[in-house]
Amino acid sequence: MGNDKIHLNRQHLHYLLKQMLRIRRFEERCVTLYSEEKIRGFLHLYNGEEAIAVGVMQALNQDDAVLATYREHGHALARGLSMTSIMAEMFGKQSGCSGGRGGSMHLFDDKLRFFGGNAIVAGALPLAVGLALADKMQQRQLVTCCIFGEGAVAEGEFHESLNLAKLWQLPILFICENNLYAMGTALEIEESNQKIHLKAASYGMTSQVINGMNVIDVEAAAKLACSAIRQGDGPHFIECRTYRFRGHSMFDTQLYRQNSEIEAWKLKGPIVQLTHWLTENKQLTNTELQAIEQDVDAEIEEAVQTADKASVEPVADIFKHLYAEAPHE
Ligand SMILES: Cc1ncc(C[n+]2csc(CCOP(=O)(O)OP(=O)(O)O)c2C)c(N)n1
Repeated sequence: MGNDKIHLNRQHLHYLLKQMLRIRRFEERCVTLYSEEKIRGFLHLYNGEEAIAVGVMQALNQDDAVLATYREHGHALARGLSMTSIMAEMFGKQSGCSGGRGGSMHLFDDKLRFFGGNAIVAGALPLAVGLALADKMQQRQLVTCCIFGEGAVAEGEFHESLNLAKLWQLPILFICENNLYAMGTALEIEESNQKIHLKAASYGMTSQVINGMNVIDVEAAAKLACSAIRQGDGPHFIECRTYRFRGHSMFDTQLYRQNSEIEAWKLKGPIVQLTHWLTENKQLTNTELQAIEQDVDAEIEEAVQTADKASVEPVADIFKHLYAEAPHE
């Protein structure tokens, strides 16, 4: 993680592929677990968007901060939260990364500076401004990475946050995952100007649009942006064009889009693209791919078994963690 240069060697490319596969297969397993009622409540899956989480995390250091949306299993996995603690959280178990109290939408790990998924659209943006402002005031050379969907652009918080971030030259990497739909609302019936990156540019920050289906493009863009941010260039904005292969959540009948559109995007998916490129260029054998897949499947199986056996919080603890403990005198 976290240096400026991108090394396109075989080992790194296999690593990127494996991270994307961990996310994809984790999500697919969640579908089954949801139908078995092991996972309950809302469930928003990240299928199709894996290249963004994986690419962006390559640019961050351990002590940088990350904030994400309610579609954040992929970000949490790529950031380094253990699959076991994520799965236990999905099951509502005490050993989950948020003690079983947050569930799918509120994965959190303060040691990894993963400041959570967030159920509120655009809710992470002002939090990112606060974290980055604290870093700047205390002269810590850190980046705050804030990830959100294009639906957030319609919220006032988006504009207030971008304005203050630039005005105060805060070290924030804004990552917009533009998957073309905010729940069932298509971008073209929501935004007068559909070039999201231009909105950020209008606040004076460096802003660009990239192919969010290509993990290398994402990694390269994020590394360049982080390098500039660390040198004091203020906030940077990257709009990643992407697509979600599944519905908004498990309850979505998807009447707002055609199957043919979904199928066309699947052909451009980040995992098929990278796998195809690697095999065409003799950088990945079938045996190597199978070994990666087996590793991933074993990790998922272990996470499911552990989550299943874990305990729920005792009723006696129900009023714990409602407020922060007062500091000792
Ligand atoms: C402040 C607020 N308003 C409305 C909602 C209901 N809501 C949940 S998801 C969503 C759409 C978000 O779309 P987008 O930001 O594009 O993210 P995506 O789900 O496409 O990744 C809305 C309006 C909410 N959670 N929070």
